[in-house]
Amino acid sequence: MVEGVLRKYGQFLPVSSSTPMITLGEGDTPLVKSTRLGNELGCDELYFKLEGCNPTGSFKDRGMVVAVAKALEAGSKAIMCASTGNTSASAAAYGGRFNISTIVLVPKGEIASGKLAQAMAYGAKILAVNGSFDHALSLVRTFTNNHPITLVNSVNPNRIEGQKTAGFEIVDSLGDAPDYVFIPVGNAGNITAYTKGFVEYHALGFSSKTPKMMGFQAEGAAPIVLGHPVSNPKTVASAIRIGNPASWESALAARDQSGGVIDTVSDEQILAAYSLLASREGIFCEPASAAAFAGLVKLRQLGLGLANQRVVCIITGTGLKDPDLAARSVQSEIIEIEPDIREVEAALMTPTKHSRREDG
Ligand code: AN7
Repeated sequence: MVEGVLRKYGQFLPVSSSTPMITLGEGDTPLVKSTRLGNELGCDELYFKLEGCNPTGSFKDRGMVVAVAKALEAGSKAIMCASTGNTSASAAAYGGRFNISTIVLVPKGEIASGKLAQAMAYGAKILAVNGSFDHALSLVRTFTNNHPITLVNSVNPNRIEGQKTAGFEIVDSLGDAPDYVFIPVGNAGNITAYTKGFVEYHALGFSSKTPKMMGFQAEGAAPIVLGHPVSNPKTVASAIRIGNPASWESALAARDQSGGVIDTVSDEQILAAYSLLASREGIFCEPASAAAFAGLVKLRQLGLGLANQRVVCIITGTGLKDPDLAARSVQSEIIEIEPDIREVEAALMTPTKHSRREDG
């Protein structure tokens, strides 16, 4: 039986005797060591934290379970969020399972089809906003201020509390904190949560240090790096297409207190990382998730020393959310044949130009 985040880490969470200890099996995700890419980068210890293995396919479930438990505890009638897709999928799943109405606002036409399908299947009320995520979040903040409905975006501190458990798990798995954590940054809740987790665990003596937090935004959606909001954020990584992050200040604090950076990666670098992770490590992730590894590649090329460093890349969501993107962006040859063994022979025995790509 899976414990879930509330039971496993309840002593570090805002759990009271009246908090329902709900779970959908979130947390306890694999931390897998790199087999190929780490060596190529000169990094002896590179790990991937596979948050796409959570029940709705992203890290959001860790925070959502706590936010929904607290909403239920408070007797709330409904939960509501704005989302680039994963938060809405997670809210809708927990809302459906624990019988609380779920309302999600998503930027119209801008979220991956798998995420929208999830929100629909789990039974959320979906409003498609003719605008960006930032517009949607602003509407949700106003609406939940005026109605007795619980806001479950990461501006809800219970979300951050739940998500910090991923940091705990990394320390529990490695026996200490790593030297570096590479992580994508959108609304900046996750980098805030990991930092909180690492700092708390360190204060309790579970680790000898805290990691440098290395956050990456997409070039066309990089408000924190630019130092001002971006009104029309653009990137192939729809999950982090966010121009005015809610947790901006705490992301800066995470960067500065940990001695890390928040930097950009281009869509080209994101898609290269996306394809490398899948073809060289067997990790099919979202483009937003690939931004973290793209950032590692970028900083390595700029001379970041990785020898004797323990590095963890957070793989925030599964690539299955956006299958169309893979088909569009990854060059892979599909050979069509008749159901005839001679055609199989012909297809496999004739050397093809790019049957094995070496450039990633
Ligand atoms: C796969 O679902 O903001 O910096 O509304 O889905 O904590 O926002 C998703 C963000 C990274 C960025 N990777 O995390 C939403 C949403 C994936 C994501 C991020 C998101 P934050």
